[in-house]
Amino acid sequence: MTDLQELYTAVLEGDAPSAKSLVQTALDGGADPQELLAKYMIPAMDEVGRLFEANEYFVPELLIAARAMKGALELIRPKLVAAGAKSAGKVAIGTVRGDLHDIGKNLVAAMLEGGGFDIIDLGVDVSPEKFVEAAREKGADVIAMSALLTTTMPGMKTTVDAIDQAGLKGKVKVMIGGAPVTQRFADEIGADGFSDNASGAVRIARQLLA
Ligand code: B12
Repeated sequence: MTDLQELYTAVLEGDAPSAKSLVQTALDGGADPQELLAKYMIPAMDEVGRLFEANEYFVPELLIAARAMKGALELIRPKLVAAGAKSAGKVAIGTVRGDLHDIGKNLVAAMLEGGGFDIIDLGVDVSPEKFVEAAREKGADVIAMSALLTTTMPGMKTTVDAIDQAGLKGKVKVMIGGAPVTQRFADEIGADGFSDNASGAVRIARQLLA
């Protein structure tokens, strides 16, 4: 039996090979992928953030922890993606302009996919124009934006405005999230939905398209 506390430590210390092999062993042993994420991997990234804030970790440590998290997430992702059900709608998701954080965005995308949504992943550093194009030309029902920096959050408002200007208000729903984002901010910029976690994102997307 794997000691899952080691998974927390592996992500925290950026030990990608151990993080991957611990996740693989746990999954092979029937562990719940959601639990691996919620109890060990996400708290480890939260601790990485705390250490960064306390000047105990610097950008290189952030990067290697993020790499360990991403590698382990690749093994978990297929497990989150349920087989086959009919599409619940099309979601175009991306991290806003100027922002390169994509771990949370990828997690939300995987959970939405698992929840039966078709996903158009626009990646990181996505301009308002690209979000609008996904709605207009690729038929997205929901635009989902992620921001991890207070300096990039205004890009969410710019995108909401661009969607309005393109005449798509009401036709496409907007959902936002990311560590600094709040319900209050969502209300202020006129977004239709907000969640502070990936499973909440699925619930909100369903509500928006109900
Ligand atoms: C990993 C990390 C990085 C990695 C990113 C790697 C990658 N590929 O993503 C690297 C090293 C590249 C990085 C760079 C930087 N980072 Co950084 N980073 C982090 C860190 C430690 C973890 C983020 C993370 O992945 N969390 C885990 C995921 C699972 O959580 P999450 O993203 O919040 O997502 C969840 C929810 O928010 C929600 N969610 C997310 N998106 C969405 C979208 C929708 C639609 C919905 C509904 C929900 C939702 O669901 C997710 C799952 O539960 C955070 C600290 C923290 N605790 O947040 C700092 C942090 C975000 N970074 C920070 C900073 C300052 C930077 C840099 C400016 C550092 C520098 N000096 O260069 C650069 C900026 C680069 C850029 N232009 O984007 C600050 C931001 C401060 C601020 N107030 O703006 C933080 C908070 C660290 C800190 N405490 O100071 N970073």
